[in-house]
Amino acid sequence: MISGMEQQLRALASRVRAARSVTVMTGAGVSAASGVPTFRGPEGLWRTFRPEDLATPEAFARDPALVWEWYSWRRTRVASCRPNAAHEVLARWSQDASRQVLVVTQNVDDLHLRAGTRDLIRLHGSLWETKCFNGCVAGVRAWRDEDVAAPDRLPRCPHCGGLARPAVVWFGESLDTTDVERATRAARCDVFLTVGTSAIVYPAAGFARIAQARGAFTAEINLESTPASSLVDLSILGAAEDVLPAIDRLLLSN
Ligand code: BV8
Repeated sequence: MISGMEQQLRALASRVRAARSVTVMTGAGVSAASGVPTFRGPEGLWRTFRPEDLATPEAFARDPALVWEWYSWRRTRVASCRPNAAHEVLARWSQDASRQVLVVTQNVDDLHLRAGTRDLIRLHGSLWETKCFNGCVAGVRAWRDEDVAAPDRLPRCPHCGGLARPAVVWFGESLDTTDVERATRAARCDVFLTVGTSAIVYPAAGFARIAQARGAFTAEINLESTPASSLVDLSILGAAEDVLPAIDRLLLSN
């Protein structure tokens, strides 16, 4: 007698096997096994601040040193982390020419990139990039920056000398139109997976519904149910770093 979980894994593996195009939306839960704090998990709290209080242009204008200290803390934390089995399976799928697999992520930790994910769509930017806060013409294009900002020497825009900011998308800010267009195109697929996300933050949380409306088979992988659980065709309660390798083994087994 095969278990309910085994039945779900086989059902999803057969959908992926038959698919020409698969799109995977990921959130902080995919990096949890690497030691990266999630947003809404218990360790998501930094001091007494909620992420939404720090990840806004208003918070940066009010206290840039505090916001930079938070991003430096996260850079230091992520620098000591490595991609886990979930990142590795998705990277291999994205390199596999037999089927188009696109990864759309809300994560800014770049662990998908470090795992070798091809054509990654980063909806919310990168922890490891910086750009001009004043939005000066030259400073709009983000530059790579792995430094940990010192409170008394905050990063400056090399073009206008103004304050520089992390090149991430803050709450209340629009996403990059090119990224949204690529993600919207990717939502036209045979199978749409949403993995390790609480499906609360928009527009990222809206793509599963778009994919389903376009006929995709939709599935969720999460430790717990989310607002997407009632929407998707299949909701698998499990850890991404266990479930994705299990699906991959089934795909490789026959
Ligand atoms: C915008 C970068 C246009 C910064 C981030 C419609 C309805 C309601 C609100 C809105 C709406 N449209 C817009 C809004 C406002 C807002 C929003 O969505 N607010 C929410 C809070 C309600 N959206 C915006 O502001 C967006 N911009 O819409 O612009 C506009 C402009 C003005 C006015 C209107 C519209 C910009 C949103 C992007 C913000 N930036 N990150 C930074 O990182 O510092 S969002 C950030 O939080 C992450 O990137 C991610 O997107 C989100 C956190 O969510 P998750 O990644 O899912 O993480 P979380 O901790 O919540 O959950 C982890 C999950 O994993 C859990 O379910 C857990 O069970 C699971 N899990 C844990 N371990 C595992 C696991 N699962 C599997 N395996 C495991 N091992």
